[in-house]
Amino acid sequence: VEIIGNTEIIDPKEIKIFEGVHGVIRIREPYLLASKKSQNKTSVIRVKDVEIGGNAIQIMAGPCAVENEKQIYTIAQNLNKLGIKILRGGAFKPRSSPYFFQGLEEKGLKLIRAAADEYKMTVVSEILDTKYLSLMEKYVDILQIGSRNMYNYALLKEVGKITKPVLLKRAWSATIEELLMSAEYIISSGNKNVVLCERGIRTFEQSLRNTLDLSAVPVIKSRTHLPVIVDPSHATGFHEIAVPMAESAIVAGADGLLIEVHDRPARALSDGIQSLDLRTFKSLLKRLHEISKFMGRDF
Ligand SMILES: [Mn+2]
Repeated sequence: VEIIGNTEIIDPKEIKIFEGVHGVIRIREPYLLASKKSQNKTSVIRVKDVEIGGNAIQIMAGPCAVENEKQIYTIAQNLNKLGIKILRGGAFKPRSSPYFFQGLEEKGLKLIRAAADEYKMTVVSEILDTKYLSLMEKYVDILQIGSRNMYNYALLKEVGKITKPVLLKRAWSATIEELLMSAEYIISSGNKNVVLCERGIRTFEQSLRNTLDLSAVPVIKSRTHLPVIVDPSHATGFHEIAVPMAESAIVAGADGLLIEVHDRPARALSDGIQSLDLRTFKSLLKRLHEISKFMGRDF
């Protein structure tokens, strides 16, 4: 028996349960709107003067967390000098321990917005909960869904109702199909502006914070038209390892990077050990410039 049409709405288990059914095979991917079949060319997500998914590699850089006015202004100023257009920084920090720094919340959003405006930059920051949606919309240009929230379907539906771009990070336990289904939640709710982010998955390997699944980049690209970026900072947990993985990500075909940079990593209130200092970041950018050229990408 072959069923054609809008089969996404059918749960295979509902057919499998019937007596005499040996198996149910889905021919088409369950993610219809995110699928390459709905659109072959990579979607270009536009926000202010920035394009993600075009020929140019986009680097989103900044501290793990907004800590104070001086810190975020210093970092924004230096990144702007290096040609970075997208400033990252968390105001709500979902840390593994409730005793760790939890972020400046609205004050942090105000600070990163002001620093970004000063240097004409675009802001990406994480939305933790549906209750913060209007607050985030007020201050942030790109809303980030963190690894912990990739399965938070209520939140995915809510960010699907707005028009601002959403940066959707892969959960550390998620398959590629699960990531694409989460993207489908956002797109089917009305927001087509989704950027996917590979940020490492949890494996048996213990040397690093996570295992960067770099092969996910070409796999995702073969299945979806959505732009894909890589976060080498959270994937590795160490700035020395984040550097070669950032370079490798561009070779793997990523459309950009989300990378943690701090003016004084040793004093960072969160993720200092994986944050690049400004000098290291500058030399990485030089190499990324060469690598991008080699890959036929603008930088
Ligand atoms: Mn971080």
